[in-house]
Amino acid sequence: MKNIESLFEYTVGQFEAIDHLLTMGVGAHLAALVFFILVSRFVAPKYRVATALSCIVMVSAGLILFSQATMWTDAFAFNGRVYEPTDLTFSNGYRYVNWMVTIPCLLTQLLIVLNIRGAALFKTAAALIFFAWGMIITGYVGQLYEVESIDQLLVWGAISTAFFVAMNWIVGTKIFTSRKTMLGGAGSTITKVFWLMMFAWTLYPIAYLIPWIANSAEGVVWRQLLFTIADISSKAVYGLMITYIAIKQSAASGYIPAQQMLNLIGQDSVQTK
Ligand code: RET
Repeated sequence: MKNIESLFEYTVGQFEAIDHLLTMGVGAHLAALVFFILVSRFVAPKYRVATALSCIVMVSAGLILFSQATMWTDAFAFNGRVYEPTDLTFSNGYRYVNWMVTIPCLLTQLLIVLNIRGAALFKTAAALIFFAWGMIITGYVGQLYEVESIDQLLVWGAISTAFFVAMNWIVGTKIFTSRKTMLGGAGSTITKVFWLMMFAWTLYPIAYLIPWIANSAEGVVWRQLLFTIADISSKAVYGLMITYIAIKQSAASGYIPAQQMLNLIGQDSVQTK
């Protein structure tokens, strides 16, 4: 099974653009990892798992992107004019497998800052993970056909989208119903998180459809650009917003280090609701 990446030759500019995008992705996630480790002490214990989950996502994403970058440079060789495919094939399939781990972490950290706890946390997380895994597995199968059969790509993509819609429905319902319970004025930030998710997560299915909409070397560059924007926004920027919400709520529930930190960034009157 091939990915469309191995069908084309790349100009030096195209080859390097992809190498740089993947390497930038590694750097962004490693930098965010250090930040999450450093600020986790400002997060009250009852929210700290949310920041810890961001750390896990950063390590996982950093490693997969490092392996994607290495695979990219091994899969093509310069012939004096362009980069042409070698015996080693590049595959985006690794990303999908990686999402089996990162998406459950991203969804669980959301539920934690939404103050969903106990049996409700377990039940909601289980439902979300069920739909997320359904989406990923069917999408993984679909992308295996991207060279051989666009019809199969579209059919599996449609099934995967049904899971995606169900998952988003639960995410949206939980955000808009739990928003009122959020402390420290975090309710308005969580609305922004919702829109960030809708934007960033939708870039992945667009990247999936590249073999259908732009089956060319340029299309491949577009696909890696979409993946990079999606990765940085759905994991690092999202994690920053989640941790910010966790700190706001920590301060509002009386956690002194969080209050000190918010004073530092200029928010000296800590709201309690
Ligand atoms: C697939 C297949 C085509 C249809 C849809 C898809 C959705 C993918 C998504 C991925 C999100 C990934 C994240 C990763 C974080 O580490 C599987 C491409 C709808 C939404 C957030």
